[in-house]
Amino acid sequence: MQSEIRKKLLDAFTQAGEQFLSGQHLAEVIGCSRTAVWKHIEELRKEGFELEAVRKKGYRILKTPEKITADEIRLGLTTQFIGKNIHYQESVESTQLIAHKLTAENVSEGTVVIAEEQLSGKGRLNRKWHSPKYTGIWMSLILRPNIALNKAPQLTLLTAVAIVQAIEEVTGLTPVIKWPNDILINGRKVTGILTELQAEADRIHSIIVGIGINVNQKLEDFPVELQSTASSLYIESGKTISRSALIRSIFSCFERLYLLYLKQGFYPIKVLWEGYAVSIGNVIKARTLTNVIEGKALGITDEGVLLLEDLSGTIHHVYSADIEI
Ligand code: BT5
Repeated sequence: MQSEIRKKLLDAFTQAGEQFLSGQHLAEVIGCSRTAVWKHIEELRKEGFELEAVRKKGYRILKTPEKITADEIRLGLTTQFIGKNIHYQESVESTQLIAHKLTAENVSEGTVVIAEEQLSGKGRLNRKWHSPKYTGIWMSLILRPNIALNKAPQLTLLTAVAIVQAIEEVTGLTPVIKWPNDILINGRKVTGILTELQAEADRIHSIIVGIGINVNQKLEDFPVELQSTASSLYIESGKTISRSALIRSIFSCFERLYLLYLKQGFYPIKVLWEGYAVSIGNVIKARTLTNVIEGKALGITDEGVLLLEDLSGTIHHVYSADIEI
């Protein structure tokens, strides 16, 4: 919906308070047909507005969508540095792009970029990440660990553990991790993680961890092509989940694991990760950029690399791939 039309529509509803506004009146305010009004109303519903429609009376807003505000996240946040500095924006192309820019400005470690909507959310290999308004968590976390370049993928695995723990704590659901970056519930993807680096030679300048979580979407809010593979915490639990509470919990879980990692290395994270991993012990197919390997997933190395044993008994080290279970 054009932002001008959206503004006129919302202004009219705000002025009307609990009064109903007729379709005819709204059509005049916006300067469009009544059919177009109906379409705009449906779009507001998709954004999370609850609207009542009564014949011969018209429409009124019952509930506006829960917005994430930086203040609300800060309220009750107990971390030392993760999420202490929040860059919040209503609509962005991708929170990753903003985080990359902020990194150049030397913002503090733990700074987070959060948006209500992404117009070009990114997955791995330039795939698209569907990020509709007000219903999910779309954020990028800026880190500056003093680790070697080849250890960066460990941060993806650490982030997955933190998110699983936070989802368990806030919703009571029990998600699993599919190596390397998917979190699934009942076999459907509820979360994707995208880890990007800024590095020179062998030194990491910063790591930007992008986190996308489907929180309050209904099935029909997903594009048709995702409806059989994706899900949301609302669909899985039947409850509307507070995104701010979940973000706070992710920050706490992440910081605890990250400090442990910086002190003791990857091993304790690896043990936790294996407890949540779904693919280990199963025969899976790994599609890498160059080939497809089918075999039994033996586990991950201390570096976070997946070990696959094919039918001939050869063990493959898989650094990056899409997995089919
Ligand atoms: C990922 O890539 O799973 C990483 C997603 C990271 C998204 C976050 S949101 C905040 C930050 N800013 C960004 O711009 N990105 C990060 P990958 O494994 O390549 O999976 C991408 C595939 O997942 C797509 O090709 C679709 O098939 C599917 N997909 C797209 N949107 C989805 C969604 N909302 N829920 C579940 N599956 C989705």
